[in-house]
Amino acid sequence: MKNVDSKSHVRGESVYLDDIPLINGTLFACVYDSPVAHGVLKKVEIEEAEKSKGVVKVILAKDLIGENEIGNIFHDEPLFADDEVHFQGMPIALVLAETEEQARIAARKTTVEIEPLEIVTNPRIAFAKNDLIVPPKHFKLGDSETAFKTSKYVFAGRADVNGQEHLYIETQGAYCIPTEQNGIKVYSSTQGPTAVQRCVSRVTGVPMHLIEVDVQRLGGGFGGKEDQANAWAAMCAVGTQLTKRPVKYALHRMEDMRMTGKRHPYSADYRIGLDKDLKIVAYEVVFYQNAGASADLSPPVLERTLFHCTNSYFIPNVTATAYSCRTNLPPNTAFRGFGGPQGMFVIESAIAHAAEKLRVSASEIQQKNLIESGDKFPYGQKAISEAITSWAQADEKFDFAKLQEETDDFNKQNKFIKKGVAVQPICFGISFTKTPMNQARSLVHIYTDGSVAVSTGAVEMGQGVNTKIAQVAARVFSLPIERIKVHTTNTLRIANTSPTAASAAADLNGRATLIACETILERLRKLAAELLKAENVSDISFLDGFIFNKNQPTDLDWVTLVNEAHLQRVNLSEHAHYATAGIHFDWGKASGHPFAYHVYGTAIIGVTVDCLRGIYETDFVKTVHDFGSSMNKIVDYGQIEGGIVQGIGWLTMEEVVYDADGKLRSNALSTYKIPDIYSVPKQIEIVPLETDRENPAIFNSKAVGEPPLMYGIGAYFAIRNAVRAFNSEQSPAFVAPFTPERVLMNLYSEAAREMKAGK
Ligand code: MTE
Ligand code: LUZ
Ligand code: MOS
Repeated sequence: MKNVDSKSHVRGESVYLDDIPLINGTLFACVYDSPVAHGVLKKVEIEEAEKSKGVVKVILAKDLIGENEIGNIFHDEPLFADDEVHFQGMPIALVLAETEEQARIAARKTTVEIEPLEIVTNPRIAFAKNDLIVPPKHFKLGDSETAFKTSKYVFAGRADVNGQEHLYIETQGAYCIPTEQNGIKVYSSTQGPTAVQRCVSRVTGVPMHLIEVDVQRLGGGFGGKEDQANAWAAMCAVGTQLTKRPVKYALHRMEDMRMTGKRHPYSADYRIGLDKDLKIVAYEVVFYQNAGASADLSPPVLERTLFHCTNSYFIPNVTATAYSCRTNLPPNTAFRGFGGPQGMFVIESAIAHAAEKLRVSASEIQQKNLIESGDKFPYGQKAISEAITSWAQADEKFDFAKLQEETDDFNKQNKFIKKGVAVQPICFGISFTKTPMNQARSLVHIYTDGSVAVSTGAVEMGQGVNTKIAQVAARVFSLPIERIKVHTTNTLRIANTSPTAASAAADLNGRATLIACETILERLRKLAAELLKAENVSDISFLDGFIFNKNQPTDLDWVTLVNEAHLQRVNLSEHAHYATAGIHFDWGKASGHPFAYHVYGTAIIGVTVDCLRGIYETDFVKTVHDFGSSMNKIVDYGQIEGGIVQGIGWLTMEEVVYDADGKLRSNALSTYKIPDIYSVPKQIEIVPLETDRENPAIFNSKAVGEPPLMYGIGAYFAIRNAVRAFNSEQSPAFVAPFTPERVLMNLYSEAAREMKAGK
């Protein structure tokens, strides 16, 4: 089963925001954003911009009819700066002009007077000033303090992991069109149509039922459009409200990189205690999250860092604390993994630290501590674990010892080229950690020619969710996939949607679709039984467009039955609701059962480091991955390959750089390097975990969107092992990304000493 979009993608016929045919009279928007990261906004001078050719209007905070507020979880984020600016790139004014170019030229003619305030970019400094977005969050299992006292080995250290630019190929944008009664139709490149609808409603003061948000598909979101598509839609909507004209804004790449938040950088302190058998008996960790200037999604991201702070290990005594620290950077936001990967990097660093000191391989400690079914995660949920099975199957298929031996042999024979391997188990919880978000709806229509239209709350962003939803309908009705069309995500057809996020879109919307289709099918089954004079309704079945009675073919076909249903006034439409059962979480006790299930897997990653240049290549990533049983292997393998490459990029070559003034230095593709075709692993081998276990996913096919990104963490440790194979004196600090520059400095002791001394 291919992706339903493959053909139109290849032919260039797929419609993205910028492809929507323009309506006559459309205006183009461009933001003027703050050149200063923190200060009092004394004056905004827009006269020159207003006089600029083609300009129709320049909008400031004071012009808004509704609220100047776009914060979703907390109301702490103005759409346009009014009294203060909090980061470089914070929108101040919006220029509307007859052409895109005129809008951009005019925006540059805006000037501001800003009285500078102190700029903080480091989360530990923000913490020292007690500038937190929310009160700290804690997880506690057992009693780590006592456990440390009796631990045979205790190691403490620090780990720092940087942010990541989403770099969706389609930049952020929106297109608003005025409709009757002061309503607005909004086309948005968003993962969260309802979030956009709510936000537009708030800034315009127009109630939600007059605002229609429509999403065809995104050219990638990766979490960057879960919350941060709102601002651009809100701006265009305000423009439409004030001018009564359609308004469009498709951001340029550099505008997008400068004005939007990224994956959260974290700094962390850890302490790990082991017994004589290398069992981890105690773990303490403190996370400092760099939230940026306002809350955005930082609080739930912080929570997921805690949820995943022990990865796929069972540790009986855990104390974990997390601080969300306010800095003068663009508000950081959701990014594939949603804080989980950052938590996992720290425990893997702690294990690597212990392994190095104890002169054992990290994989020995990893393997001895894998979580078993029945063990509790630090948040109280009991594991149904595939950690040990995926490890054992990966070891059997790929032979870890042999791969290590080959690496050691190579390293003995080569002086300036060194190889390294690392094993990377993963464990990721599936469900929004905010329980109420785990619901979805699906609207299914069968037309009288027998074709089927499906609408859900899921947004297609390249991950193949529309293909999976079409498969659900095709399977229930036993029709070819061409008979099913999954339509745009539209707030008039499907209301109150959760964003397409948390890897849960196919599960939630797929199961709602399953319920809708089965409900209609039951009606058709009843009618068919009547028409065929069948003994029992349950004798009727559907296969390839024909109706069967007691498994015998009949003359009745799908189209005839559907037409007969219509004539007999049987409802051929259904709007179904699905909510994940059995999940709950109580932050008062920091305990519960937040996840429907977990996704596991074990990868082994091999790299080669050129020790003269510091550059490296990933030789292989081999994984046994827990799909449950995949309903679409092509789509799922694509998600795994993409996730692995994106994860390796985050931990190795992608370096987000803000200077002390809060200015983004890595503000274009010339200075921000993402993996290209030459830097992807030479070999990616994906083997499905063999398991008979049932799970609550749609058709037993577990969520796949985010978990594989975390295999990329192994690339960091494989490089670190290669560096140490070259120079065993070296103990590189746990700082990611491991860029070629950083690798080079760590290969040579003197350079490393100078780097540590800050020279
Ligand atoms: N794959 C592609 N091609 N493009 C994307 O933007 N986003 C990822 C993942 N895979 C993304 C992707 C993220 S962050 C999530 S949460 C899931 O897809 C969301 O989709 P799903 O719930 O259907 O898995
Ligand atoms: N978004 C969200 C997410 O709002 N809640 C989550 O738990 C989550 N998890 C992963 C990715 N996005
Ligand atoms: Mo993904 S970070 O849940 O959009």
